[in-house]
Amino acid sequence: MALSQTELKREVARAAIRYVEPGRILGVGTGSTVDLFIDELAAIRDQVPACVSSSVRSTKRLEALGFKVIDLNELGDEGIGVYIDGADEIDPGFSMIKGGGGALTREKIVASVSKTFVCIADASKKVDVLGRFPLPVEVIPMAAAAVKRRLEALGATVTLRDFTTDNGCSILDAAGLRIEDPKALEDEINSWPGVVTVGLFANRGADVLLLGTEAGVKTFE
Ligand code: ABF
Repeated sequence: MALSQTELKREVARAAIRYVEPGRILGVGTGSTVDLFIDELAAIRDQVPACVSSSVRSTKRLEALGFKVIDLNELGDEGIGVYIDGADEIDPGFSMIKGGGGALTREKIVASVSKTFVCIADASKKVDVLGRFPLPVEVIPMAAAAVKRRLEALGATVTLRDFTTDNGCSILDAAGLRIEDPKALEDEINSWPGVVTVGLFANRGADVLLLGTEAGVKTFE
């Protein structure tokens, strides 16, 4: 019988445990796959001195299981060794669309100070070209209409999400883009006034992909 998407997520969540470096600060992302990863992590809690989390949601889940969660500003020069997070889409070059869960800004910050980004995803997230999943763009609320027009000029159909981020900002979801050059598009959207974060993780993509498939967990490095 075919495994459900949740079962595939649980398999990759389990597989990610071997990337946890004992004694080092761990970066923990956000999302339903990460929720399952946090549950698995509880079994090795004594090996994780502290975590840096990319959302209030993950922080609460970690703390409920007895993990210490520290603010990124408390972290020394050593940064984070491994950051484990999900994605909404990932392409063959390990560029990702992230932010479906709304935590893209904190995810990008934590990823930027992490040595190794391990992406955990079920097979449905792997695509040849990014863009089937609407691209989230976090914006300062007063810039929402202006940024929406610029995204529409690129050919996207844009909706304002009924949601406020952990940073008090808004999210635009840009559907219908076919993203052939993710680094260039990330740079371009980043340069627009009022954009806080674009949910393209291309300039700093994943280093490792653990993909949950019907044939088991596949590792791409
Ligand atoms: C976060 O959670 C994201 O950036 C992405 O939006 C989502 C992944 O989805 P899932 O709930 O399927 O793990 O990592």
